[in-house]
Amino acid sequence: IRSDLRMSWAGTSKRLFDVPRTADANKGLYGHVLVIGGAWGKPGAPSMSSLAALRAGAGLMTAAVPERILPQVASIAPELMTVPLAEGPEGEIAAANLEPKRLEALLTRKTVLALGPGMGQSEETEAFVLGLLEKTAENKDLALVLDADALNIVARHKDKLRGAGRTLVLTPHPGEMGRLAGMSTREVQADREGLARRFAEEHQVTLVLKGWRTLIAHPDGSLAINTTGNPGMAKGGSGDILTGIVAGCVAQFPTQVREAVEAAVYLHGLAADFAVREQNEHTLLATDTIAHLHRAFGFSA
Ligand code: NPW
Ligand code: AMP
Ligand code: MG
Repeated sequence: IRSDLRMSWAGTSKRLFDVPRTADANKGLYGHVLVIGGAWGKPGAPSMSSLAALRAGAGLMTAAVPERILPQVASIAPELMTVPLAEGPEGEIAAANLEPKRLEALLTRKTVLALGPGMGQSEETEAFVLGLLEKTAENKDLALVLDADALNIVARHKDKLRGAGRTLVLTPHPGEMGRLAGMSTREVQADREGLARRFAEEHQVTLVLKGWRTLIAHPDGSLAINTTGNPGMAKGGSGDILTGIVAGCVAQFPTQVREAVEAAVYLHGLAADFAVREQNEHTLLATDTIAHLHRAFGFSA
């Protein structure tokens, strides 16, 4: 059971997006993504995730970031809604944001939570992430996408990784995967397929193990391999954008997580392949990929 994403796109995943939106569609049908991330010096990561989720087709998009970087994040797109978060001493997301009223306001009506881009791993933020995972553990209607520092934090508390009966998507690069699995990056790369499969089954998660030929391992242990993407993507921001595309796709197809995540990974690489033709592998920016997403959506394999 190992499939090529090109085939998935030619088959089930593209079909998700081939169905035109009905004439009477409204934004409420396409989910509400909440991105939580950022810290002083890292407004870019949550901004890129948010913009990518909007471009991937999410109905509504809210970014919750430390209050001092909020104006920068908000300026990425007027379509974006924002919530200021209380800050710790270094401008990171503080544990104070767990206060019940604040948290309820933050989570109400959200359908997908993408947690982690640019967040850092301070004690305050670790306490926030662990508390948030605890508080949302029973909310099976909220899909979770964990990336970057949320993965680094969870790597120290693997009991929090319980995907059974809910949607839990993890998007580690090989370094983050090593932290999650307690091994070196080199060991991860030596057995990507076996490791991804075992980890996804053990924790009942959808695991996106990034890098050249990204793998997607599903909770049933099945595996898909991606063939799109190029070395121009080996730059800061590429992964933050994938997180947004995954969240945006899951928001639109919450009951077809397998197809939504496979589509997201394929589209991300394909958009970068279109973008690199107008730039080159040196000059390509991660945000160029967002600007070419429409061409990837329109592509027939
Ligand atoms: P090495 O050195 O080979 O052992 P980190 P990060 C490995 C935010 N960002 N193949 C490699 O390890 C993120 O969202 C914000 C093999 C590498 O040195 C995070 O919150 C930006 N190895 C935070 O910064 C733009 C691979 O992992 C190490 C690999 C830190 O995230 C940038 C790096 O990983 C960034 O996205 C591969 N394909 N890929 C912004 N503009 O706001 C990675 N590795 O230490 O987890 O740091 O990924 O930069
Ligand atoms: P991150 O390290 O979190 O920024 O994620 C990097 C993103 O770029 C992932 O989606 C990787 O799969 C993708 N990427 C990086 N390098 C390559 C490459 N050489 N070929 C294809 N995709 C890549
Ligand atoms: Mg990353």
